[in-house]
Amino acid sequence: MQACTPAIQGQAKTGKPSDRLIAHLDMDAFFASVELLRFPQLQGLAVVVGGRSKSIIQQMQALETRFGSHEAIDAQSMPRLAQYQGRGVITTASYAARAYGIGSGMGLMKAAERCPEAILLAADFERYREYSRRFKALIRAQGLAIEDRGIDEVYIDLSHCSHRDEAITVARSLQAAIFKDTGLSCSIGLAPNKLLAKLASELEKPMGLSQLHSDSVQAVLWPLPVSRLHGVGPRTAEKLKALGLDLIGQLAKSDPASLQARFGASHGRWLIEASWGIDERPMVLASEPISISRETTLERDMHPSHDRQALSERFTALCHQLAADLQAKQRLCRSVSVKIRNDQFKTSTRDVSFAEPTDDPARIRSWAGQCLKRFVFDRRIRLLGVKATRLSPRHLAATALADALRSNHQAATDPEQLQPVAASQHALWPELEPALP
Ligand code: TTP
Ligand code: MG
Ligand code: MG
Repeated sequence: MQACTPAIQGQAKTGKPSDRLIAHLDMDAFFASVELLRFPQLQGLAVVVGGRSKSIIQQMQALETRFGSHEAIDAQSMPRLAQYQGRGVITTASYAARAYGIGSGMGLMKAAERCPEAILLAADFERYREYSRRFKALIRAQGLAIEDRGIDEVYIDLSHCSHRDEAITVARSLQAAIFKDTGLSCSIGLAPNKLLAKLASELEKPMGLSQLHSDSVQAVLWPLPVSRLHGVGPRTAEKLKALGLDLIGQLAKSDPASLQARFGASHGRWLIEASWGIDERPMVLASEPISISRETTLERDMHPSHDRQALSERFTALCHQLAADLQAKQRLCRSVSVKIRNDQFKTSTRDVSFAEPTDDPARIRSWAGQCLKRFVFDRRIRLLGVKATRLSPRHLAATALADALRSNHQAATDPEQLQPVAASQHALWPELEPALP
């Protein structure tokens, strides 16, 4: 495979930002595509990947036993969206399913109204992580500097390529190498900065290779809705819409002072710059996870008292999964937070910090239990989440502990010292807390 040799390994090319050449590589319909490798009989069909639904997993296991292997399962016998009852959401959909207007984040039951025949598979996150590691390792093996942006995407610094044609050759050979090794396709965008590269990678999916030049911003970017700017989420898009700014071009022409008054100085400035395709963010090459979290939307809203046992079991399972994630990523945490969303969609969080870094499931459960005691449980619970922060690589554990002790870390190092809210407010579910090991 051809790859131009980076001039400065691990460093963006120095000089003016406009000298840069950044690629954004994003896998096509990632989770669904990994599933299609496992179930080739579903090629070309509408397939959606949900969460970890037990009933779907059990149905698939029964089918595998009946047909002898997963490849042999008759597509007609597989679970369909129409049969699904519950509140799960789509993680992703195959391109055939997207033709029905189905996509990431949509409720499975809502998606069933659009395409009841779509095949519904349970997510297999471990498998997706494995493919994620594989495609990133292939890029790194070419000596290319990458910024890891999540499970299916990376930025690649190609500033060392002497001209665009050379970068295009590298991009095409990366696509070919990834496809050859994994059987998966990806799309690549090439541009002078990360913002434009990300947008370019979305222009011709799947298996696309698109370029965006600074001078094509007006022609390509301006007719698009503001939500296509990476960093403009649904809330910002709503606010912009309320100001009559639906398209990126309208944003570009809007009054900077009133935007800054509405969104704050730096966000307002960023919005204007983004609409003109300006983005000077550097490549972040060694990306350390800031947090690792797990959360689940309960299949029904649960009562903190009547469903105490079930809630405690779900909570413990989440904590144990979080500990397993930490162990898999070779990370220890020194802070745990708990998130609870009630049946009115009000979300609250509580956190606790401690001196001794851990990835131990019982300890994480215990610390998370301390957070629980500080919630007011006055409504049914819709969503539960636990998050580990203040992470350190496992091999640095001794140093992290020493640092924490040396800096006379004053956070709540002993859960007994935490002040829970008044007993009457937490007298329900948290009473099941186990003692700290
Ligand atoms: P994306 O790259 O956003 O989407 P995608 O790869 O499925 O499709 P595309 O071809 O448009 O890039 O996300 C990567 C994976 O992350 C996706 O396969 C599933 C997961 N995901 C979720 O679990 N929830 C979400 O809301 C989104 C957007 C993605
Ligand atoms: Mg993708
Ligand atoms: Mg992606």
